[in-house]
Amino acid sequence: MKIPEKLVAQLAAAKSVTVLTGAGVSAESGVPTFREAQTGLWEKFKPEELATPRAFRRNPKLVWEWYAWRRELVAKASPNPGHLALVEWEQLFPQFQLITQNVDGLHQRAGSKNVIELHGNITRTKCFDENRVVSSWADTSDVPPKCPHCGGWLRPDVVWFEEAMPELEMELATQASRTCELFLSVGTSTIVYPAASLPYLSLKQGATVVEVNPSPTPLTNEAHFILPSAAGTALPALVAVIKAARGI
Ligand code: BV8
Repeated sequence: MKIPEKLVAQLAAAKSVTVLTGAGVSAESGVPTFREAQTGLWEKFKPEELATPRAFRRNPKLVWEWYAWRRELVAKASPNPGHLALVEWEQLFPQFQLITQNVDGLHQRAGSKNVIELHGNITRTKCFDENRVVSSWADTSDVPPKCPHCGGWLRPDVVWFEEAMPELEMELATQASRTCELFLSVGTSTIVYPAASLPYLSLKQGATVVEVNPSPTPLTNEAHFILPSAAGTALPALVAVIKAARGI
């Protein structure tokens, strides 16, 4: 793929880089994105209708089973070349911050050390009432299972729509977007806020903003560079050109 010379030069010289990823970076691992139609059993539901506290209160069994299905998909998935390239990115820049909207934990499984998970992690479970993570519970026929401490429902440790964002993660992500020289937005439709506000914070402070996405998004017209390509192709290609430009 063709990478603009100016972008190569900026990447080769960059000291601080921030990357925001969305579901698109896991698409090549076989994890369906939010905008793709749900498959099979879940075809008739929209994620926005299941990933909310209201949906859980209304039908906890349905929502728990949707996450159980997604957890199985994620368990079977492996990190793809896009995830693996971002592990290398961590070594290429003195200051590097990876921020993800994904809940699949594939960045960590690929080897990324310092990942800000804005929307939680589907492999962690917490009590709906006490809001604290639970690592084990009685293996009964209850669906959802019950909290061993208070008997309330257990739920996935993710941020649902219309739930507040994790304060620390949001603060760190905002800081990394406000201070970087270069911001890369990879595989996200840039629709869900406040995560989608991060590239605009970078634009506002004068960073170079790059979008990696085979399809256009609301960010496309404002980004400085667009790589209309899959993450699994673009991210390894960027590693190669940075190393070549630096003679390593
Ligand atoms: C909040 C975890 C305030 C769960 C997710 C009313 C009340 C309160 C808030 C709101 C409201 N109305 C609207 C809001 C704001 C709302 C929002 O933004 N709604 C949207 C629908 C408009 N936001 C919230 O509710 C947030 N909280 O605002 O709090 C508050 C304050 C105090 C008290 C109460 C509330 C919380 C949002 C978090 C939602 N949780 N995930 C779960 O996973 O089940 S969001 C979920 O969708 C994902 O995590 C992701 O973040 C998000 C967007 O998905 P993307 O990652 O972008 O993926 P998508 O499928 O959309 O796109 C994939 C892209 O990849 C595409 O562009 C495609 O072209 C590209 N692609 C495909 N293949 C590839 C590729 N790219 C590269 N390579 C490829 N191979």
